[in-house]
Amino acid sequence: MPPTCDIGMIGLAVMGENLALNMESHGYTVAVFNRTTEKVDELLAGRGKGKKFVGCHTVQQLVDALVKPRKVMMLIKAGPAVDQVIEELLPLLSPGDVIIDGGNSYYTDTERRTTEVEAKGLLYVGTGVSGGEEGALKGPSLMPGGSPAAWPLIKPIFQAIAAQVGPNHDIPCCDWVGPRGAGHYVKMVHNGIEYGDMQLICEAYLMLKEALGMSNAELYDVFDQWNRGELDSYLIEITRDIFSVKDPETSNDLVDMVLDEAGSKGTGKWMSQLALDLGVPSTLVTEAVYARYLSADKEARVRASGILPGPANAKFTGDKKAFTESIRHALYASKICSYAQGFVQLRAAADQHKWPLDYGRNAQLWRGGCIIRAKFLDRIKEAFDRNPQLENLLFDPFFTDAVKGGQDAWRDVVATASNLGLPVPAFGAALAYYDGYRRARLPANLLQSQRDYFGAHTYKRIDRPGVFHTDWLSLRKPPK
Ligand code: NBP
Repeated sequence: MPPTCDIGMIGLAVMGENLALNMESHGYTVAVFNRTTEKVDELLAGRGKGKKFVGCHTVQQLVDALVKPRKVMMLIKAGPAVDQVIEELLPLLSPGDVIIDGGNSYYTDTERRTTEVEAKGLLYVGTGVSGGEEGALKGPSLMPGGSPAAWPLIKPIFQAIAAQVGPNHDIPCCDWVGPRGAGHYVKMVHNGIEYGDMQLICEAYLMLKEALGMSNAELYDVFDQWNRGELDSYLIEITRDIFSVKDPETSNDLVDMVLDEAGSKGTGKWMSQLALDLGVPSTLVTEAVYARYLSADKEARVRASGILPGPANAKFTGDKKAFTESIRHALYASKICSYAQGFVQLRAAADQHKWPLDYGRNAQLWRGGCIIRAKFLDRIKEAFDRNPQLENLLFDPFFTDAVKGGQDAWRDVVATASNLGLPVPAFGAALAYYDGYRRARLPANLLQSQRDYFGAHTYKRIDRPGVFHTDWLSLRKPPK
Protein backbone atom coordinates (compact mmCIF):
# COMPACT_ATOMS: atom_id res chain seq x y z
CA MET A 1 0.00 0.00 0.00
CA PRO A 2 1.48 3.45 -0.85
CA PRO A 3 2.21 5.65 2.13
CA THR A 4 -0.71 7.94 3.01
CA CYS A 5 0.05 9.26 6.49
CA ASP A 6 1.14 12.81 7.28
CA ILE A 7 2.63 11.92 10.66
CA GLY A 8 3.22 8.90 12.87
CA MET A 9 2.49 8.70 16.59
CA ILE A 10 4.35 6.30 18.85
CA GLY A 11 2.82 5.95 22.32
CA LEU A 12 -0.93 5.88 22.80
CA ALA A 13 -1.24 6.61 26.51
CA VAL A 14 -3.15 9.71 27.66
CA MET A 15 -1.08 12.27 25.77
CA GLY A 16 -0.26 10.39 22.56
CA GLU A 17 -3.80 9.18 21.93
CA ASN A 18 -5.34 12.61 22.49
CA LEU A 19 -2.73 14.40 20.40
CA ALA A 20 -3.25 11.89 17.58
CA LEU A 21 -7.03 12.50 17.75
CA ASN A 22 -6.36 16.26 17.68
CA MET A 23 -4.18 15.89 14.55
CA GLU A 24 -6.78 13.73 12.84
CA SER A 25 -9.52 16.23 13.64
CA HIS A 26 -7.49 18.87 11.77
CA GLY A 27 -7.49 16.80 8.58
CA TYR A 28 -4.26 14.87 8.97
CA THR A 29 -3.94 11.15 8.44
CA VAL A 30 -2.07 9.65 11.37
CA ALA A 31 -0.20 6.34 11.61
CA VAL A 32 -0.39 5.07 15.19
CA PHE A 33 1.75 2.57 17.09
CA ASN A 34 2.04 1.55 20.74
CA ARG A 35 4.46 -0.94 22.30
CA THR A 36 1.52 -2.84 23.76
CA THR A 37 -0.28 -3.24 20.46
CA GLU A 38 -3.73 -3.89 21.99
CA LYS A 39 -3.83 -0.10 22.55
CA VAL A 40 -3.64 0.40 18.77
CA ASP A 41 -6.59 -1.93 18.18
CA GLU A 42 -8.55 -0.31 21.02
CA LEU A 43 -8.07 3.15 19.49
CA LEU A 44 -9.14 2.00 16.04
CA ALA A 45 -12.19 0.21 17.41
CA GLY A 46 -13.09 2.96 19.89
CA ARG A 47 -12.38 6.71 19.82
CA GLY A 48 -10.67 6.45 16.44
CA LYS A 49 -13.34 4.37 14.69
CA GLY A 50 -14.05 5.61 11.16
CA LYS A 51 -11.31 8.22 11.40
CA LYS A 52 -8.18 8.73 9.31
CA PHE A 53 -5.89 6.49 11.36
CA VAL A 54 -3.62 3.74 10.09
CA GLY A 55 -3.08 1.24 12.90
CA CYS A 56 0.41 -0.29 13.03
CA HIS A 57 1.66 -3.27 15.03
CA THR A 58 5.35 -2.66 14.35
CA VAL A 59 7.57 0.40 14.03
CA GLN A 60 8.44 -0.77 10.50
CA GLN A 61 4.74 -0.67 9.53
CA LEU A 62 4.48 2.84 10.95
CA VAL A 63 7.51 4.05 8.98
CA ASP A 64 6.19 2.44 5.79
CA ALA A 65 2.85 4.24 6.20
CA LEU A 66 4.42 7.73 6.21
CA VAL A 67 4.74 10.17 3.32
CA LYS A 68 8.32 11.50 2.92
CA PRO A 69 9.93 13.41 4.53
CA ARG A 70 8.56 11.29 7.36
CA LYS A 71 7.58 12.79 10.68
CA VAL A 72 7.46 10.45 13.66
CA MET A 73 6.34 11.75 17.05
CA MET A 74 6.94 9.90 20.30
CA LEU A 75 4.76 10.47 23.36
CA ILE A 76 6.22 7.89 25.68
CA LYS A 77 7.69 7.81 29.16
CA ALA A 78 10.67 10.17 29.34
CA GLY A 79 14.11 8.62 29.90
CA PRO A 80 15.77 5.51 28.44
CA ALA A 81 12.57 4.52 26.55
CA VAL A 82 13.06 7.55 24.27
CA ASP A 83 16.62 6.45 23.43
CA GLN A 84 15.41 2.90 22.77
CA VAL A 85 12.75 4.04 20.33
CA ILE A 86 15.18 6.41 18.56
CA GLU A 87 17.60 3.47 18.16
CA GLU A 88 14.79 1.43 16.67
CA LEU A 89 13.74 4.21 14.30
CA LEU A 90 17.14 5.30 12.99
CA PRO A 91 17.83 2.38 10.63
CA LEU A 92 14.28 2.55 9.26
CA LEU A 93 14.23 6.26 8.42
CA SER A 94 15.94 8.24 5.62
CA PRO A 95 17.96 11.47 5.65
CA GLY A 96 15.66 14.47 6.04
CA ASP A 97 13.06 12.57 8.10
CA VAL A 98 12.10 14.04 11.47
CA ILE A 99 11.94 12.36 14.88
CA ILE A 100 9.92 14.32 17.47
CA ASP A 101 9.90 13.75 21.22
CA GLY A 102 6.83 15.31 22.87
CA GLY A 103 7.46 13.92 26.37
CA ASN A 104 8.87 15.70 29.40
CA SER A 105 12.49 14.91 28.57
CA TYR A 106 15.36 16.51 30.46
CA TYR A 107 16.73 19.20 28.21
CA THR A 108 20.33 17.92 28.18
CA ASP A 109 19.00 14.61 26.81
CA THR A 110 17.39 16.59 24.00
CA GLU A 111 20.63 18.52 23.39
CA ARG A 112 22.45 15.18 23.05
CA ARG A 113 19.76 13.46 20.98
CA THR A 114 19.57 16.36 18.53
CA THR A 115 23.31 16.13 17.91
CA GLU A 116 23.22 12.33 17.61
CA VAL A 117 20.24 12.22 15.25
CA GLU A 118 21.59 15.07 13.11
CA ALA A 119 24.88 13.16 12.80
CA LYS A 120 22.88 10.42 11.01
CA GLY A 121 21.47 12.97 8.54
CA LEU A 122 18.04 13.10 10.17
CA LEU A 123 16.28 15.94 11.97
CA TYR A 124 15.27 15.97 15.63
CA VAL A 125 12.69 17.95 17.59
CA GLY A 126 12.20 18.00 21.36
CA THR A 127 8.92 19.72 22.03
CA GLY A 128 7.26 20.78 25.23
CA VAL A 129 3.57 19.81 25.27
CA SER A 130 1.41 21.34 27.95
CA GLY A 131 -2.25 21.22 28.75
CA GLY A 132 -2.69 17.68 30.01
CA GLU A 133 -5.23 15.33 28.49
CA GLU A 134 -7.77 17.98 27.51
CA GLY A 135 -5.13 20.30 26.04
CA ALA A 136 -3.67 17.47 23.97
CA LEU A 137 -7.12 16.78 22.51
CA LYS A 138 -8.45 20.31 22.04
CA GLY A 139 -5.34 22.47 21.67
CA PRO A 140 -2.16 22.33 23.73
CA SER A 141 0.64 24.80 24.12
CA LEU A 142 3.55 23.45 22.07
CA MET A 143 7.18 24.52 22.60
CA PRO A 144 9.31 22.90 19.87
CA GLY A 145 13.09 23.11 19.69
CA GLY A 146 15.79 21.04 18.00
CA SER A 147 16.98 20.95 14.37
CA PRO A 148 15.88 24.28 12.81
CA ALA A 149 15.40 22.60 9.40
CA ALA A 150 12.63 20.49 10.94
CA TRP A 151 10.45 23.49 11.76
CA PRO A 152 9.05 24.21 8.28
CA LEU A 153 8.20 20.51 7.95
CA ILE A 154 6.22 20.24 11.18
CA LYS A 155 4.96 23.83 11.46
CA PRO A 156 1.63 23.38 9.60
CA ILE A 157 0.59 20.40 11.74
CA PHE A 158 1.87 21.84 15.02
CA GLN A 159 0.33 25.28 14.57
CA ALA A 160 -2.99 23.76 13.43
CA ILE A 161 -3.38 21.56 16.51
CA ALA A 162 -2.15 24.10 19.09
CA ALA A 163 -4.41 26.32 21.19
CA GLN A 164 -5.31 29.55 19.38
CA VAL A 165 -5.40 32.90 21.17
CA GLY A 166 -5.94 36.55 20.34
CA PRO A 167 -9.13 38.46 19.50
CA ASN A 168 -9.71 36.35 16.39
CA HIS A 169 -8.45 33.10 17.90
CA ASP A 170 -5.83 32.82 15.18
CA ILE A 171 -2.52 33.17 17.05
CA PRO A 172 -1.24 29.64 17.71
CA CYS A 173 0.34 28.87 21.07
CA CYS A 174 3.14 27.20 19.16
CA ASP A 175 6.24 28.63 17.59
CA TRP A 176 9.85 27.61 17.14
CA VAL A 177 11.66 28.11 20.43
CA GLY A 178 15.29 27.51 19.50
CA PRO A 179 17.98 24.92 18.76
CA ARG A 180 18.54 21.58 20.47
CA GLY A 181 17.10 21.44 24.01
CA ALA A 182 15.62 24.97 24.06
CA GLY A 183 12.03 23.76 23.71
CA HIS A 184 12.29 21.32 26.57
CA TYR A 185 14.01 23.94 28.74
CA VAL A 186 11.17 26.39 28.12
CA LYS A 187 8.69 23.62 28.99
CA MET A 188 10.59 22.93 32.22
CA VAL A 189 10.43 26.62 33.17
CA HIS A 190 6.71 26.56 32.36
CA ASN A 191 6.32 23.67 34.80
CA GLY A 192 8.43 25.43 37.45
CA ILE A 193 6.28 28.55 37.14
CA GLU A 194 3.25 26.27 37.45
CA TYR A 195 4.67 24.97 40.76
CA GLY A 196 5.04 28.58 41.95
CA ASP A 197 1.52 29.58 40.86
CA MET A 198 -0.04 26.56 42.57
CA GLN A 199 1.87 27.13 45.82
CA LEU A 200 0.93 30.83 45.86
CA ILE A 201 -2.74 29.95 45.38
CA CYS A 202 -2.48 27.40 48.20
CA GLU A 203 -0.98 30.05 50.50
CA ALA A 204 -3.83 32.44 49.66
CA TYR A 205 -6.24 29.59 50.45
CA LEU A 206 -4.50 28.96 53.79
CA MET A 207 -4.83 32.61 54.78
CA LEU A 208 -8.46 32.87 53.67
CA LYS A 209 -9.41 29.62 55.38
CA GLU A 210 -7.34 29.70 58.57
CA ALA A 211 -6.88 33.40 59.27
CA LEU A 212 -10.28 34.56 58.06
CA GLY A 213 -12.19 31.35 58.71
CA MET A 214 -13.85 31.23 55.28
CA SER A 215 -16.08 28.34 54.30
CA ASN A 216 -15.65 26.58 50.97
CA ALA A 217 -18.72 28.42 49.66
CA GLU A 218 -17.07 31.74 50.56
CA LEU A 219 -13.80 30.59 49.02
CA TYR A 220 -15.69 29.78 45.82
CA ASP A 221 -16.99 33.35 45.67
CA VAL A 222 -13.56 34.87 46.37
CA PHE A 223 -11.83 32.88 43.62
CA ASP A 224 -14.74 33.56 41.28
CA GLN A 225 -14.25 37.27 41.90
CA TRP A 226 -10.48 37.05 41.52
CA ASN A 227 -10.92 35.28 38.20
CA ARG A 228 -12.65 38.35 36.81
CA GLY A 229 -9.63 40.63 37.32
CA GLU A 230 -5.89 40.65 36.80
CA LEU A 231 -5.55 37.12 38.27
CA ASP A 232 -7.84 35.69 35.55
CA SER A 233 -6.26 32.32 34.78
CA TYR A 234 -6.90 28.62 34.36
CA LEU A 235 -5.46 27.77 37.80
CA ILE A 236 -7.65 30.34 39.61
CA GLU A 237 -10.66 29.06 37.65
CA ILE A 238 -10.12 25.40 38.55
CA THR A 239 -9.41 26.37 42.16
CA ARG A 240 -12.80 28.11 42.25
CA ASP A 241 -14.44 25.03 40.78
CA ILE A 242 -12.77 22.69 43.29
CA PHE A 243 -14.57 24.46 46.15
CA SER A 244 -17.92 23.49 44.62
CA VAL A 245 -17.31 19.75 44.30
CA LYS A 246 -18.95 17.31 46.73
CA ASP A 247 -17.49 13.92 47.54
CA PRO A 248 -19.84 11.39 45.89
CA GLU A 249 -19.16 8.94 48.76
CA THR A 250 -19.61 11.13 51.84
CA SER A 251 -21.33 14.25 50.43
CA ASN A 252 -18.69 16.33 52.23
CA ASP A 253 -16.78 18.94 50.24
CA LEU A 254 -14.27 16.81 48.32
CA VAL A 255 -11.34 19.19 48.88
CA ASP A 256 -11.64 18.59 52.63
CA MET A 257 -11.47 14.82 52.10
CA VAL A 258 -8.20 15.02 50.14
CA LEU A 259 -5.05 14.11 52.09
CA ASP A 260 -2.64 17.05 52.42
CA GLU A 261 0.43 15.25 51.03
CA ALA A 262 1.62 16.72 47.73
CA GLY A 263 3.32 14.69 45.03
CA SER A 264 5.64 15.81 42.26
CA LYS A 265 7.14 14.40 39.10
CA GLY A 266 10.42 16.32 39.16
CA THR A 267 10.26 19.15 36.62
CA GLY A 268 10.06 21.78 39.41
CA LYS A 269 13.10 20.21 41.06
CA TRP A 270 14.97 20.31 37.72
CA MET A 271 14.31 24.03 37.34
CA SER A 272 15.43 24.68 40.87
CA GLN A 273 18.60 22.61 40.49
CA LEU A 274 19.44 24.34 37.22
CA ALA A 275 18.86 27.77 38.80
CA LEU A 276 21.48 26.85 41.41
CA ASP A 277 23.88 25.74 38.67
CA LEU A 278 23.33 28.99 36.76
CA GLY A 279 23.65 31.11 39.91
CA VAL A 280 20.24 32.77 39.54
CA PRO A 281 17.75 33.10 42.42
CA SER A 282 14.63 31.18 41.34
CA THR A 283 13.37 31.12 44.89
CA LEU A 284 9.65 30.74 44.17
CA VAL A 285 9.91 27.39 42.42
CA THR A 286 12.39 26.21 45.03
CA GLU A 287 10.09 27.12 47.92
CA ALA A 288 7.22 25.48 46.06
CA VAL A 289 9.20 22.24 45.72
CA TYR A 290 10.20 22.35 49.40
CA ALA A 291 6.59 23.05 50.41
CA ARG A 292 5.55 19.85 48.61
CA TYR A 293 8.31 17.90 50.38
CA LEU A 294 7.28 19.29 53.78
CA SER A 295 3.65 18.40 53.10
CA ALA A 296 4.68 14.85 52.24
CA ASP A 297 6.14 14.45 55.77
CA LYS A 298 2.61 14.14 57.13
CA GLU A 299 3.24 11.69 59.96
CA ALA A 300 6.00 13.86 61.48
CA ARG A 301 3.86 17.00 61.05
CA VAL A 302 0.98 15.40 62.90
CA ARG A 303 3.32 14.52 65.80
CA ALA A 304 4.93 17.98 65.75
CA SER A 305 1.52 19.66 65.81
CA GLY A 306 1.03 18.28 69.30
CA ILE A 307 4.50 19.29 70.53
CA LEU A 308 5.73 22.50 68.91
CA PRO A 309 3.98 25.64 70.09
CA GLY A 310 2.84 28.48 67.83
CA PRO A 311 1.32 31.86 68.63
CA ALA A 312 -1.68 31.82 70.96
CA ASN A 313 -3.87 33.56 68.42
CA ALA A 314 -4.30 32.08 64.96
CA LYS A 315 -7.26 34.17 63.77
CA PHE A 316 -7.26 37.55 62.11
CA THR A 317 -9.43 40.06 63.95
CA GLY A 318 -9.45 43.03 61.57
CA ASP A 319 -11.59 43.90 58.54
CA LYS A 320 -12.20 40.61 56.73
CA LYS A 321 -13.14 42.16 53.40
CA ALA A 322 -10.14 44.49 53.31
CA PHE A 323 -7.77 41.66 54.26
CA THR A 324 -9.20 39.44 51.51
CA GLU A 325 -8.26 42.21 49.11
CA SER A 326 -4.76 42.35 50.67
CA ILE A 327 -4.35 38.63 50.05
CA ARG A 328 -5.26 39.21 46.40
CA HIS A 329 -2.56 41.87 46.18
CA ALA A 330 -0.03 39.55 47.85
CA LEU A 331 -0.87 36.81 45.37
CA TYR A 332 -0.54 39.10 42.37
CA ALA A 333 2.72 40.74 43.47
CA SER A 334 4.25 37.36 44.36
CA LYS A 335 3.18 35.97 41.00
CA ILE A 336 4.92 38.86 39.24
CA CYS A 337 8.14 38.02 41.14
CA SER A 338 7.76 34.35 40.24
CA TYR A 339 7.46 35.09 36.51
CA ALA A 340 10.29 37.64 36.75
CA GLN A 341 12.51 34.89 38.18
CA GLY A 342 11.43 32.41 35.50
CA PHE A 343 12.37 34.78 32.69
CA VAL A 344 15.67 35.69 34.37
CA GLN A 345 16.50 31.98 34.48
CA LEU A 346 15.48 31.54 30.84
CA ARG A 347 17.77 34.40 29.82
CA ALA A 348 20.69 32.97 31.81
CA ALA A 349 20.17 29.53 30.24
CA ALA A 350 19.86 31.07 26.76
CA ASP A 351 23.15 32.91 27.28
CA GLN A 352 24.84 29.74 28.48
CA HIS A 353 23.60 27.59 25.60
CA LYS A 354 23.56 30.27 22.87
CA TRP A 355 19.81 29.89 22.30
CA PRO A 356 18.31 32.94 20.55
CA LEU A 357 15.10 32.98 22.63
CA ASP A 358 12.26 35.44 21.97
CA TYR A 359 10.86 36.03 25.46
CA GLY A 360 7.70 37.85 24.37
CA ARG A 361 6.88 35.01 22.01
CA ASN A 362 7.57 32.52 24.81
CA ALA A 363 5.02 34.33 26.98
CA GLN A 364 2.52 34.02 24.14
CA LEU A 365 3.14 30.28 23.81
CA TRP A 366 1.83 29.98 27.38
CA ARG A 367 -1.14 32.29 26.78
CA GLY A 368 -3.45 29.41 25.89
CA GLY A 369 -3.63 25.63 26.06
CA CYS A 370 -1.31 25.15 29.02
CA ILE A 371 -1.76 24.99 32.77
CA ILE A 372 -0.37 28.48 33.47
CA ARG A 373 -2.52 30.11 30.77
CA ALA A 374 -3.57 33.53 31.98
CA LYS A 375 -4.44 37.00 30.76
CA PHE A 376 -1.39 38.17 32.71
CA LEU A 377 0.85 36.66 30.00
CA ASP A 378 -0.37 39.35 27.57
CA ARG A 379 1.19 41.93 29.91
CA ILE A 380 4.48 40.00 29.84
CA LYS A 381 4.38 39.82 26.05
CA GLU A 382 3.79 43.59 25.92
CA ALA A 383 6.70 44.19 28.32
CA PHE A 384 9.11 42.27 26.07
CA ASP A 385 7.65 43.96 22.98
CA ARG A 386 8.46 47.32 24.61
CA ASN A 387 11.98 46.13 25.43
CA PRO A 388 13.22 42.80 24.02
CA GLN A 389 16.35 43.17 26.19
CA LEU A 390 14.30 43.58 29.38
CA GLU A 391 16.56 42.32 32.14
CA ASN A 392 13.86 41.71 34.73
CA LEU A 393 10.06 42.06 34.45
CA LEU A 394 10.15 44.22 37.58
CA PHE A 395 11.88 46.95 35.52
CA ASP A 396 8.94 47.19 33.11
CA PRO A 397 6.77 50.20 34.07
CA PHE A 398 3.56 48.13 34.07
CA PHE A 399 4.97 45.62 36.57
CA THR A 400 6.82 48.26 38.63
CA ASP A 401 3.45 50.01 39.10
CA ALA A 402 1.58 46.77 39.72
CA VAL A 403 3.89 45.85 42.61
CA LYS A 404 3.95 49.42 43.90
CA GLY A 405 0.16 49.47 44.05
CA GLY A 406 -0.06 46.31 46.13
CA GLN A 407 3.08 46.22 48.18
CA ASP A 408 1.71 47.58 51.48
CA ALA A 409 -0.99 44.93 51.38
CA TRP A 410 1.58 42.27 50.43
CA ARG A 411 3.76 43.19 53.42
CA ASP A 412 0.72 43.16 55.68
CA VAL A 413 -0.20 39.64 54.56
CA VAL A 414 3.32 38.26 55.11
CA ALA A 415 3.59 39.97 58.52
CA THR A 416 0.13 38.78 59.55
CA ALA A 417 0.89 35.24 58.44
CA SER A 418 4.04 35.30 60.55
CA ASN A 419 2.19 36.67 63.58
CA LEU A 420 -0.53 34.05 63.26
CA GLY A 421 1.95 31.21 62.68
CA LEU A 422 0.66 30.40 59.20
CA PRO A 423 3.32 29.22 56.71
CA VAL A 424 3.47 31.27 53.50
CA PRO A 425 6.96 30.43 52.17
CA ALA A 426 6.29 31.52 48.59
CA PHE A 427 4.68 34.86 49.55
CA GLY A 428 7.66 35.43 51.87
CA ALA A 429 10.27 34.34 49.32
CA ALA A 430 8.75 36.62 46.71
CA LEU A 431 8.79 39.60 49.07
CA ALA A 432 12.37 38.85 50.16
CA TYR A 433 13.39 38.65 46.49
CA TYR A 434 11.69 41.95 45.76
CA ASP A 435 13.28 43.66 48.77
CA GLY A 436 16.68 42.16 48.00
CA TYR A 437 16.50 43.14 44.35
CA ARG A 438 15.53 46.74 45.07
CA ARG A 439 18.33 47.37 47.62
CA ALA A 440 21.45 49.12 46.31
CA ARG A 441 23.40 47.73 49.26
CA LEU A 442 22.93 44.33 50.88
CA PRO A 443 24.73 42.88 53.91
CA ALA A 444 27.02 40.91 51.61
CA ASN A 445 29.85 43.28 52.64
CA LEU A 446 29.78 41.55 56.03
CA LEU A 447 29.56 38.15 54.36
CA GLN A 448 32.65 38.86 52.25
CA SER A 449 34.44 40.07 55.40
CA GLN A 450 33.62 36.78 57.14
CA ARG A 451 34.84 34.77 54.15
CA ASP A 452 38.07 36.70 54.01
CA TYR A 453 38.52 36.44 57.80
CA PHE A 454 38.26 32.66 58.06
CA GLY A 455 39.27 31.54 54.57
CA ALA A 456 41.29 34.32 52.94
CA HIS A 457 38.70 34.29 50.14
CA THR A 458 39.52 37.98 49.40
CA TYR A 459 37.10 40.83 48.84
CA LYS A 460 36.58 43.83 46.56
CA ARG A 461 36.42 47.40 47.87
CA ILE A 462 33.88 50.15 47.22
CA ASP A 463 36.57 52.83 46.75
CA ARG A 464 38.99 51.27 44.26
CA PRO A 465 39.30 48.29 41.91
CA GLY A 466 41.27 45.17 42.73
CA VAL A 467 41.08 42.14 44.98
CA PHE A 468 42.14 42.44 48.62
CA HIS A 469 42.93 40.30 51.61
CA THR A 470 43.30 41.52 55.16
CA ASP A 471 44.67 39.81 58.25
CA TRP A 472 41.47 40.53 60.20
CA LEU A 473 42.71 38.60 63.24
CA SER A 474 45.74 40.84 63.79
CA LEU A 475 43.65 44.02 63.34
CA ARG A 476 40.64 43.10 65.43
CA LYS A 477 39.82 44.57 68.82
CA PRO A 478 41.22 42.07 71.33
CA PRO A 479 38.44 40.17 73.12
CA LYS A 480 37.70 41.21 76.71
P1 NBP B 1 3.34 7.85 30.17
O1 NBP B 1 4.39 8.82 30.55
O2 NBP B 1 2.55 7.20 31.24
O3 NBP B 1 4.02 6.71 29.26
C1 NBP B 1 3.25 5.65 28.78
C2 NBP B 1 3.55 5.38 27.33
O4 NBP B 1 4.96 5.13 27.15
C3 NBP B 1 2.84 4.13 26.85
O5 NBP B 1 2.44 4.34 25.51
C4 NBP B 1 3.91 3.07 26.96
O6 NBP B 1 3.70 1.96 26.17
C5 NBP B 1 5.09 3.87 26.48
N1 NBP B 1 6.40 3.24 26.76
C6 NBP B 1 7.02 3.00 27.93
BR1 NBP B 1 6.28 3.31 29.58
N2 NBP B 1 8.22 2.44 27.78
C7 NBP B 1 8.37 2.30 26.45
C8 NBP B 1 9.38 1.77 25.64
N3 NBP B 1 10.50 1.31 26.18
N4 NBP B 1 9.20 1.75 24.31
C9 NBP B 1 8.07 2.24 23.77
N5 NBP B 1 7.06 2.79 24.48
C10 NBP B 1 7.22 2.81 25.81
O7 NBP B 1 2.32 8.51 29.11
P2 NBP B 1 1.64 9.95 29.10
O8 NBP B 1 1.07 10.32 30.43
O9 NBP B 1 0.74 9.95 27.91
O10 NBP B 1 2.85 10.94 28.83
C11 NBP B 1 3.68 10.84 27.68
C12 NBP B 1 4.79 11.86 27.81
O11 NBP B 1 4.21 13.17 27.86
C13 NBP B 1 5.62 11.73 29.09
O12 NBP B 1 6.95 12.08 28.85
C14 NBP B 1 4.99 12.73 30.02
O13 NBP B 1 5.88 13.18 31.02
C15 NBP B 1 4.61 13.83 29.05
N6 NBP B 1 3.50 14.69 29.46
C16 NBP B 1 2.43 14.18 30.12
C17 NBP B 1 1.38 15.01 30.48
C18 NBP B 1 0.17 14.46 31.19
O14 NBP B 1 -0.70 15.26 31.58
N7 NBP B 1 0.05 13.13 31.35
C19 NBP B 1 1.43 16.36 30.14
C20 NBP B 1 2.52 16.86 29.43
C21 NBP B 1 3.55 16.01 29.09
P3 NBP B 1 2.90 0.70 26.79
O15 NBP B 1 1.45 1.01 26.60
O16 NBP B 1 3.36 -0.45 25.98
O17 NBP B 1 3.29 0.58 28.24
